[in-house]
Amino acid sequence: MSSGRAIAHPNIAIAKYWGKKAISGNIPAVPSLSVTLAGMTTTTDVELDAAAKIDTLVLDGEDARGDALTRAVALVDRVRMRAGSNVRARITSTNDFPTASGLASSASGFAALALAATRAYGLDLDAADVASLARESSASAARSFFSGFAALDTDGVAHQVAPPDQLDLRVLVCVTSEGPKAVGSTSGMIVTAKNSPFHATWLAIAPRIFDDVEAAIRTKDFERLGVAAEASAFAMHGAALAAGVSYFTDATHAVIGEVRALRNEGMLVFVTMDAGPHVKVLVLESDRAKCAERMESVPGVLRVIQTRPGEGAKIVEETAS
Ligand code: 2P0
Repeated sequence: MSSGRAIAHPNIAIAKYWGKKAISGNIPAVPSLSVTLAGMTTTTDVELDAAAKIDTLVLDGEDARGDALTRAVALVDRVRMRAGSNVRARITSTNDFPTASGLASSASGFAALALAATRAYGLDLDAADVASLARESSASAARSFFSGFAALDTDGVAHQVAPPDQLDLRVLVCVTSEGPKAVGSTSGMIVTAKNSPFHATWLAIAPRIFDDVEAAIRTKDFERLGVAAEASAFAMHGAALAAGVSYFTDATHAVIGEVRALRNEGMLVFVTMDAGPHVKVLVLESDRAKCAERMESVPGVLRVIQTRPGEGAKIVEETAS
């Protein structure tokens, strides 16, 4: 039977997506801009099985049930509908980094699944089209289809902004927990929109921060990019915190403090945080080694994954029946 194997990398938003314009179709309320990361990879196989009655998902070596299975099947259902098929699939997916802990495993996971599934079901769609299928499962996944720097607009359409070598940017992922995050992104966004007194402010300023980040990338201005990245992350987390949604731990604060100490010593270095306790440190290649050493010594940091701008999702193997 047909099969497809795809790989995808997570992406880290420099200008954050937080909030939905429409639940139906999963359309973001604000534009976002991210960097796709080399160094962390999801590999997903989709094999069609004409004899099977149900879809199955093995995630990091274990049979998945509940929410993980339901969300994967929903994406495969959309692919099946496009392909006019009702054949079931065996899905196998592996991350080489902690799953569901705010390390953007949903972005790389749904990007790899959408791509592997479209190929297994014989669809030959362009990247923007597959990205839209993935976006309905997880909006940030749409950005992982593009190499380097990618944007997602408020119509739900993703595109590349600049290639990986546009800036000498390095992202040091300071892992502070191996477990799943406390509050999922989708519910965190919904609670923020409902209860945060700062939600309207976030919606008003996010597009301006996006423009700033995009201009910084186009003009290769790392300091402008870092300042805007911190503005986006703290505004997003501030709005969430005002609704009682907190992703920070003591280790998160400790890393932020160490980055500020390095900045006071003259290094150009900045932080960003997603819906989890980890901190992603933005630094230039020339300062990477010194910065990584300092981050590794911060109490609560389990390890530091050193990454650089990487490639978009791609098919690595396919067979047709
Ligand atoms: C982002 N995050 O731009 C933001 C910043 C987390 C913090 O996109 O609800 O898993 O499935 O569309 O894509 C994580 O949210 O959310 C995310 P859904 P998703 O990267």
